[in-house]
Amino acid sequence: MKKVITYGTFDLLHQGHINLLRRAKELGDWLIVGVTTDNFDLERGKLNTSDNVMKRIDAVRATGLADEVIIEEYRGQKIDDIHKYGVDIFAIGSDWEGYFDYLKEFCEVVYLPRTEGISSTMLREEQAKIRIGIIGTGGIARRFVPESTHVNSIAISGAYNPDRAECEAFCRELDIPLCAGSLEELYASCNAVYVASPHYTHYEYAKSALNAGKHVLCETPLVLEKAQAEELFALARKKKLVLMMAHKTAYCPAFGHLVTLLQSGAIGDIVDIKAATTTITDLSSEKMDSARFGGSMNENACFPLLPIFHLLGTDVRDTMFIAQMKGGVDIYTKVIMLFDHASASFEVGLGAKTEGSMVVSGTKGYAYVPAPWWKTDFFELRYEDQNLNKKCFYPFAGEGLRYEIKEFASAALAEGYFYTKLPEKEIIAMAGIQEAFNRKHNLKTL
Ligand code: C2G
Repeated sequence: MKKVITYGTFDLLHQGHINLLRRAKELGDWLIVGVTTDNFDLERGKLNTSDNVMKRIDAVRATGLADEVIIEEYRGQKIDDIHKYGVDIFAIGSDWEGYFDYLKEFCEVVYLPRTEGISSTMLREEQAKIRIGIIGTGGIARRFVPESTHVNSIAISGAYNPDRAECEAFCRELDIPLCAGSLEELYASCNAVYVASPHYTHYEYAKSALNAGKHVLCETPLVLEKAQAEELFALARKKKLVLMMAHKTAYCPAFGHLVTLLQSGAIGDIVDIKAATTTITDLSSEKMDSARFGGSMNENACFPLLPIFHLLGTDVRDTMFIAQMKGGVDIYTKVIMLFDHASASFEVGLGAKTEGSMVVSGTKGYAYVPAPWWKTDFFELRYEDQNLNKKCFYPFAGEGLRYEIKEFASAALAEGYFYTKLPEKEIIAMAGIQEAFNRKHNLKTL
């Protein structure tokens, strides 16, 4: 019996896929189809897939052309499969011409003609889209636009900045169709808004966008007062809109895996968390402007607070701040937090630097995430018996913003139940800690 194997994502299964499967089947007597897992696609940089692996497998099965369906989950698996299943022919579309010649050592390799005029990309283009209007045209928005091109259900509709000249330069540079002269003009072009303006303006812009019926993705910190955060979430709920805080760490693959591993007891009960996020910044920058809520706590605290609230909950018994001040803002702050059964401490700095790693300590071992832990692709679980230590690697593509953008798009498209990895409760608690600092609660200054 001649065995043929082929692989693919088979997203939004179409005639091109069916032709390919038929041609592959005609090459032999038994066709094995390998369907990529969502994680493997994520790893090989395919973030655009619309259907999940179960749906894609069902679609391949429904063609009736596959005698056997397997899943493809790692690079190099094709060689293993050829041996494991006794494969005679490896077949793949001609868009891969030459790429799989290394398999000729193990079986016959056939490149089949690709069907022109149809592709998953074309079908995805026709699907519903979230049209995002950007408010604020600074550094983070500049990184957001190219990252958004990796998410298929997103289109940037326009940008707004009260400084018209700056906005025009931004739109020209990034090829954005509309340089809006007013918020109303921006809102007319979009169904979602990305707030990337300085953080003292977040509350007003987010509120205005929600009132205009737009989903909102807002940069960190969402706001710096607990009551304002509660008000915005209540408004979003009332209007049935998505309100998310853009926080690249919360949505990146390595951090997500670390959290679920620790939540499932990989290091026992968590007793302490230590983390630091320091980024030396020009002292004359807006981030250091005391009149505009600048300073290290306002700028960076949402990073260390993320693992702390994720892993220890939001019921903080007490918090103490020790801040080094300069020109009315904290250039470096150390924070100690007390929970019922654990402690946490973190450092944030814009005018001083320290080691940017994170350690989560538990009753059976600890997790170590090297600097900069907030944009990591790697962490290690360490135990008394070093033989049990485990190193874990995950992708962190580009600037890492594409993960939060994808989650935002999925939530906005869900039109109903959606899950976000950074829940409302934690965002409100973050604003509460920043508010306590700004109100000088338990604050010692140097
Ligand atoms: N295909 C085709 N004609 C099209 C579109 C796709 O013949 N118009 C073929 C591709 O050449 C491939 C198969 O259909 O052989 C599946 O395509 P994708 O779903 O795009 O999967 P791909 O990313 O090509 O995965 O390990 C995975 C493989 O390397 C291929």
